[in-house]
Amino acid sequence: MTDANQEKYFGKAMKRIEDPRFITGAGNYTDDIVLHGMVHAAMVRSPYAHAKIKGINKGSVQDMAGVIEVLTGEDIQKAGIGSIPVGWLLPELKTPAHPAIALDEANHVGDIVAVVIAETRAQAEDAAAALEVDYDALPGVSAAGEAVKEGAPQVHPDVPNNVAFHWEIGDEAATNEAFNRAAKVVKISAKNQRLVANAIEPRSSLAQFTPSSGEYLLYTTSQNPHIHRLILAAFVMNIPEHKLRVISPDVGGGFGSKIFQYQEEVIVLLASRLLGRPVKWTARRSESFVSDMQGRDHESEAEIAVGENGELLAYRVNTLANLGAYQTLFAPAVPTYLYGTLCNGVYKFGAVHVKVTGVMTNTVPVDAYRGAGRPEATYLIERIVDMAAHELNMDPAELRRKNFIQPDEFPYQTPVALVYDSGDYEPTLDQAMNMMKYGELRAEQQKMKGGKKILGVGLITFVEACGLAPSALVGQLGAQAGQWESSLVRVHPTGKVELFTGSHSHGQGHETAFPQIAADELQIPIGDIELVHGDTGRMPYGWGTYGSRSAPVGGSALKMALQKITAKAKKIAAHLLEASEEDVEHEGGVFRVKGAPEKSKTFFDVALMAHLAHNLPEGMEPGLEATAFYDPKNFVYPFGTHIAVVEIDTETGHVKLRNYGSVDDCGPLINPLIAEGQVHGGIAQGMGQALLEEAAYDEDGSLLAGTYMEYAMPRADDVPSYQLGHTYTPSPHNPLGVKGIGESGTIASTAAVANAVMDALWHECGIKHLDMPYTAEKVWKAIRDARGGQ
Ligand code: MCN
Repeated sequence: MTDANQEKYFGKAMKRIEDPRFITGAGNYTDDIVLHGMVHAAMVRSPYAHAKIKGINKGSVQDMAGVIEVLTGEDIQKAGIGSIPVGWLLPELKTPAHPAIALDEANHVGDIVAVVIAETRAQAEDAAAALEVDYDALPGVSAAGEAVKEGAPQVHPDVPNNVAFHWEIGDEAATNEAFNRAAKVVKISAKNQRLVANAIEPRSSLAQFTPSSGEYLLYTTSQNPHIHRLILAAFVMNIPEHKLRVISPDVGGGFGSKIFQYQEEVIVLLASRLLGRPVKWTARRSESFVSDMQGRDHESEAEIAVGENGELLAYRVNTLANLGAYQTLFAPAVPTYLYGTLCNGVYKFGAVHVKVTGVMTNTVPVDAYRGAGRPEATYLIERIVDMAAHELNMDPAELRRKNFIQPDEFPYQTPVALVYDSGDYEPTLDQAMNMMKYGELRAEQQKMKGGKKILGVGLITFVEACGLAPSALVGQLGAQAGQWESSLVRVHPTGKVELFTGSHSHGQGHETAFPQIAADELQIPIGDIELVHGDTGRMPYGWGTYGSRSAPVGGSALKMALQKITAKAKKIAAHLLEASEEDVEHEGGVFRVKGAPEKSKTFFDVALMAHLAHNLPEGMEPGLEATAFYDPKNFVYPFGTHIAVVEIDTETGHVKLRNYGSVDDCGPLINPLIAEGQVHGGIAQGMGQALLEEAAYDEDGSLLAGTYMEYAMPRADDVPSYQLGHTYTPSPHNPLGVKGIGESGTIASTAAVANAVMDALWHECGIKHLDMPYTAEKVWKAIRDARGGQ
């Protein structure tokens, strides 16, 4: 049962336990689930960005094969279903109603105007395509900068001038004062373009209502089933929370887009109640483009004040954040608290001031997408610092080094609210520069200057805030949710162990990493431990997975629950060994009396006796089970340096990412293989934004990039083999010392690749800034124009 040579699992690069299931097609996803009597829903989506719905002719499809029901906004209203709420409030925030089915106005292409339920998916989709909807097209607006202009089309009457909020942070007067004494001011006007999340598994929901008990079961693609249950039950369906069980089985990626409560989930719940049959909906890929929450979409003006000797004195930012047509769960938090507070980056600014205006437009709603606010902040600060280096004729690495927050200054209070927990930035810079042979790259760049191919080196040092918590702080800032995490450890009489967590794995490898933590604490083989997650009917309450919180917050809750188990197990062992607790040691998976190694009890002996309860210490409760709730004192602040190397063909404008190196610090690694996998995926996602991806809209709000023919995702041949390095600076305030790593790659790589492209163009022909994505056409034209049209 126990292994005397118990190996150490924390820190071991073991392969993921869950992967054989995924790579052999044995995963169990929502769309795989078939319930008896199940019918299918198909959404009728607005082809207009903005339109009055004058009428819907339900009769136009009632006789079509298999059609059971057509639902409209009126049916939603009649059933007393609430608007989908916003989970984060800002002062004077305007939150227009967000009905599950639009009532009389569609506000973006893809907005749901009706639903057809039929016996098969094909029948539902055929009828949805045939349903007669009478629209009156209205003027629409897609860009935030246009939407705030006088006379712009109004998206919602209750959001005057399309402005949902004004928000600011930092000291404006101190920032102005620092700008007054600057030797140099560097300015940037930059767009951070909109992105589509593109999880590999499209969203899917299946609801079953049981009339006899009044209970609902919802299988859905969720990153946080308890949040889904809370919001859907209490605010939308108006039912007791315990009457809704949400199961999020295997989920094929989320990248933030599966945090939110979507209209389709409400629709299948209601339809199942009305029809008395299970109802399923699964998105087609083209539906994902117009209905999954999108990411980024900022228009920013920023300035940096630099002193005589290259000191970064102050930073000023003014950003328009496009929120799209409705505000969803985290929408107000992403461009404010997740963005503005990170604008300081890794530097010792005297003052920072950030203003953000949240703008509503006739586009798909924008919310969290991998990194959520932090990639936008990192992109802006790291672009402008590179521009400053170019203009000061300084090496970008040296300007950064000169201005880093120093290791002895942690915990570090930034001018924009955050207190960075721990950090040591310079070693990541040194390691990355050595690893990538930075000096040689600069020499090569000089050699290639003026040739057909030119070289660019993009370097960034970043810090990010993740491990979303603590509840008290985020509550003060407007969150309508707690940010702690729970864990339940259940030891069975046989010594086999189930771990229940409120965190949710949808590609992050928790089924391996969490048992690694447990195997070390319990000192039992990892094969005796299984992680259970994603089911509100089985787990204690938890807040799910986003903001790279599972390792630092969920993992810490697990550690605490495990410590309760080992403390009780030791008491039982001491009692069985007739020794005092202080004389018992737990080593190599066995409880032994110090100095009398022949007297021992295994974890199995203890687990069995905890349940048989024949011989327990006086007054001890039977069983071996413990729950812990962990609410950290602060966020955690991973950091690192990334270096991208690009080669640009000046005759075609084609940008090739030639090399990429990263040195990340997220404290100790639970599983280096998983952590590196997270960095790999993250880098690809971030370079995708820099070079390829853009959810482009026309000016009225039609999505121009609505399929993979127009929306370019990175493919294997777009990315080089990465060189990865690490430093290890623990977080001082969680029991594992770990910081998150799930978003770092994306947060860093967009800025690194962008800086590499602009570094090449600056050195070649003095181009200061171009907006992403750096398509061949854009780069070629810029080079041609800079060379005077040659
Ligand atoms: N880990 C580790 N050592 C550390 C930190 C983390 O070994 N010091 C491991 C963890 O045990 C976990 C993984 O790395 O297995 C990621 O942990 P963490 O950084 O805590 O992030 P989360 O598990 O909370 O995942 C969320 C994060 C986010 S916010 C997005 S978006 C994202 C991401 O993870 N979406 C993903 N990575 C993704 N990966 C996949 N495959 N699919 C997604 O949708």
